[in-house]
Amino acid sequence: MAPLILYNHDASPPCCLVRIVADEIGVDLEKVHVVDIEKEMGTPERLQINPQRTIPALVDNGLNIAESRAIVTYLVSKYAKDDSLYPKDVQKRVLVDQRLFFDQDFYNRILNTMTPTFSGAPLSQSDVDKVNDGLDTLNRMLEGKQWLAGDKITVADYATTVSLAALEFNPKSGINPARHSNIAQWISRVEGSSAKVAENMKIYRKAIKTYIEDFKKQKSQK
Ligand SMILES: N[C@@H](CCC(=O)N[C@@H](CS)C(=O)NCC(=O)O)C(=O)O
Repeated sequence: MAPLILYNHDASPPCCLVRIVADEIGVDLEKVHVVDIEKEMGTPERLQINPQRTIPALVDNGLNIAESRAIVTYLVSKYAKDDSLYPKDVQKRVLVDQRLFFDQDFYNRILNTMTPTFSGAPLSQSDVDKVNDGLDTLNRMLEGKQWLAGDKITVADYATTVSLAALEFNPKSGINPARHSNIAQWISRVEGSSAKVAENMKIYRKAIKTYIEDFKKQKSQK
């Protein structure tokens, strides 16, 4: 079998999601480290792989897949030994899909509050409010629940945990997910669910920290 190729950066939240799920189900990925996304994913060859010009992008034996949430549901559907992370039963599956779509919107809200770190633009209160609104929603979703969708951990738990961790690198926003007790307990549950998840989260946090430090260093030298 040809190796599965992942166009990756360790500091990228959606790439982290793919790495977590691949590790959990025991799929080996051949990682291609992408430094300058616009340039390296913008070549004619790579645009064939992913016209969106983003990472993660996965190539599995000639099949090209973009969008982290599509990649992880594909990986579980095709390679996992059971369907617990992404159930085959449509009534269970739709609960996971629902949370994954929620998470995509939530992640974009989080990203909007991160952008000023790189652009130097002022942080908008309305963007902060939208993240806090998302946190209120997430806290309600978790009321009385161990996991986000159903009675077992699923790809939706990993996706949203990874999205939330990005907030740690933006302390100026004052957004603190741990203020919500359901969320705080659930994050510990997800991150403590396996050694591989914990290790991937560690790699991701270290890479984001380095990425932001390098960015600030380069900016101050200009
Ligand atoms: N919704 C996409 C987001 C992918 C994405 O925006 N990735 C970033 C890196 S974290 C990227 O490639 N940015 C480059 C660009 O947008 O030009 C996913 O979940 O895969």
